[in-house]
Amino acid sequence: MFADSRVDADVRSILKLAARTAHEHGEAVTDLKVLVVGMPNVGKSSLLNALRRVGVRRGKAFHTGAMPGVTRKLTGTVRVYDKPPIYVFDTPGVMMPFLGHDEVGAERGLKLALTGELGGVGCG
Ligand SMILES: Nc1nc2c(ncn2[C@@H]2O[C@H](COP(=O)(O)OP(=O)(O)OP(=O)(O)O)[C@@H](O)[C@H]2O)c(=O)[nH]1
Ligand SMILES: [Mg+2]
Repeated sequence: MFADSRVDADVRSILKLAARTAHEHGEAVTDLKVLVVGMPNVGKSSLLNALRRVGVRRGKAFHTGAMPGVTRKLTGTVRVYDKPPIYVFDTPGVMMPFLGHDEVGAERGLKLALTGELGGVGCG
């Protein structure tokens, strides 16, 4: 699923998928807890804030920013939907441990640096 955190219709599709997932597990599941994982600076926290904005019409709960490393530790749960109750955790970005040998690895590193996932501008 491709989604832009700024587009409410995209965010609503993700909430609907999460709600459907909870329903599919029957009445044994009373709430759903969602953990977001991914590389640094890809928009994890922005997505969670958007889920909260669209799902329960509440303000920002997680810090975001254009540099990698904004989220530094696992957060507590934040409610993003009421029926069924859906809660999210935010996590720090996790970088791939190895990008590949020689030119392949170098090219991947360069691309990740250019898109702000490796240090980013001004990070040294
Ligand atoms: N265009 C666009 N920009 C986005 C989107 N989601 C996030 N961003 C931007 O991407 C940057 C990083 O967003 P964050 O939500 O802080 O990213 P993160 O994955 O939580 O980053 P870390 O906590 O550092 O791992 C910010 O400048 C956001 O404004 C999106 O869906 N579309
Ligand atoms: Mg974050």
